[in-house]
Amino acid sequence: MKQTLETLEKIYHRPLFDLIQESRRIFLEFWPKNEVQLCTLLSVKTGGCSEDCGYCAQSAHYNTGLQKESLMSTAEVLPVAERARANGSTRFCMGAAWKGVRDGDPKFETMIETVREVSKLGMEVCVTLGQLGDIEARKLKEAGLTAYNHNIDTSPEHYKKIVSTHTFEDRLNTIGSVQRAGLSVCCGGIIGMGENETDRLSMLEVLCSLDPEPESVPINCLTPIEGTPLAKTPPIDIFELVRLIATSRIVLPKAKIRLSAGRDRLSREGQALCLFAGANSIFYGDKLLTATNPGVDEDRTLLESLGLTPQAPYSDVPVPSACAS
Ligand code: SAM
Ligand code: DTB
Ligand code: SF4
Repeated sequence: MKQTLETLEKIYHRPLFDLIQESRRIFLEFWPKNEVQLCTLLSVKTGGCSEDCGYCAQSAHYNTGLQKESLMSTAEVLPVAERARANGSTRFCMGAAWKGVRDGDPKFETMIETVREVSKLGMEVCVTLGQLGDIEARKLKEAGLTAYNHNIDTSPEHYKKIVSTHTFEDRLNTIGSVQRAGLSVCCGGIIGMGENETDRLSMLEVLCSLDPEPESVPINCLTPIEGTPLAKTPPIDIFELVRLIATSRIVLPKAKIRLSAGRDRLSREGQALCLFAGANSIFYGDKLLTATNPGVDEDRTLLESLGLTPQAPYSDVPVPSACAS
């Protein structure tokens, strides 16, 4: 539901325990207690991206030392997806470092084929391939895609300071195509890119205004990458992250809120607080796209010690409407 910046500010600034108490209440009303969805990421095309996103290891504009890799074939991706499923992931997300995809491009045909095959494994399938239009979104949906990840990343105002090769409006246009195709939208952002509190809440205001609302909202903490303009940005305070997660849970009660990049710099206690406040998914596996993530053993131990269980495949958790048959 649409929210004004003023309402979001009021929620966000409550005393922390009052805020968490309310987000926890809403969380328990909408979601099975103690379940966390595990989602595995795979970078299927790495580095050499034409865009200049100031946080990204994969931009060709910065010297980040990343080894470029060309698009993986369907046959290369499948065993990785099978392993992810065997390890307990119920969602598999493939990312490509390029500006966008066009129908007719052989790379797009490869992605369609990969989505078709991975979708047969019984996990939710998500891709993040940059800009696309109505035709591409429809073809991905027909191939069996569940969701498309395309983050707005920050407020419209702050976005201009982070990226110059495309606009905030371009991001919204792609999200529009994804919605029209009936795919579920995964859209969130990054905190810790030098934005202020108003920017974070204004990002949330935009997320709440999407119609339909995003089914999935990743909240990433900036992973500073050597060589990028944001390499030296200081880490955010854990309570700011908890406040944003709790506020997001209150205003987007049905969304999967994903505690995303940057977990390896959070303490176990910090992560526990985020999961208590309403986050109900983590990226699972030693690697995100290019950056490190806590190891799978460490994550298993964390979930076990908190008495949380990975969301079971085919459990009662409401399947995103776009992939319900
Ligand atoms: N090229 C596609 C795009 O821009 O949408 C997909 C890949 S991009 C790596 C996916 C998302 O990962 C970004 O929108 C951003 O939210 C997140 N991300 C990328 N680098 C990050 C970093 N260093 N720290 C935190 N999040 C990051
Ligand atoms: C999202 O919001 N976070 C994930 C997923 N969507 C694709 C990606 C995080 C990338 C972190 C930096 C890296 O691995 O290069
Ligand atoms: Fe390219 Fe996406 Fe990285 Fe931007 S975030 S540089 S579009 S891979």
